[in-house]
Amino acid sequence: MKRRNFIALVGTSLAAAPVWSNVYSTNIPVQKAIDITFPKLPYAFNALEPVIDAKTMEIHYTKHHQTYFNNFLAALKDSPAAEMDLKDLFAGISKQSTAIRNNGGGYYNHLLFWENLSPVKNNPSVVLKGAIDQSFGSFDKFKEEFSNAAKKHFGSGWAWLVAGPDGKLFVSDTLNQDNPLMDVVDKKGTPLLCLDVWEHAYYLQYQNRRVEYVDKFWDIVNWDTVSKRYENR
Ligand code: MN3
Repeated sequence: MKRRNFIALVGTSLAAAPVWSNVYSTNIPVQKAIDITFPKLPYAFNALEPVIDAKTMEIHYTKHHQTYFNNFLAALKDSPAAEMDLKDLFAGISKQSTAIRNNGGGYYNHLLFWENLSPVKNNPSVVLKGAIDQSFGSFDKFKEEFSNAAKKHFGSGWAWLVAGPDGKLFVSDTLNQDNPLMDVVDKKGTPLLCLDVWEHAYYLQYQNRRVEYVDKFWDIVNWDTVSKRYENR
């Protein structure tokens, strides 16, 4: 999509939408779990074509993501977890029910995912680029490692670029709807970039060709968001 079309789109149909991304793009969420809202997509269903087709986006957002949101709220009902902020909830997720873990992760991971995709090409900031070079040797080496994690992950899950507590970046993959903020994963840190490798994320368009989906993903990464997540972590 050309930049002016994107701006026209944002300027019309989405102008009235709340700015839902700020909390999530720049910080680990500190709002109470029970206060979460279902976010608007920051672009139209067809905005990411040809990399992700409109039908996949529509089903993924209105069915899958919405269901995680609904089920997360249902699981929080009558639970003390409802009063916890998401950051603490994820940090102690091993003490929570499977429903809270799966649906809380499903709610939050998709939120991060929509935000780190964009129809408008942009580039990593100088600061993020420097951190990637330092942590992986080069940008190409990072891309290769992330792509391999996404392609080789067995079953449903996610691939991640994460900032560790020491500031060093690393790549990981998680099962189901787990994420790097959760105490149940081996490699913990602040999520900067994620890729959904559940079949529902690509099967309509790519069928079994996950490799192709992963390779094309790089054309729609929103590096502005990823850079902000790194710089404001
Ligand atoms: Mn998904």
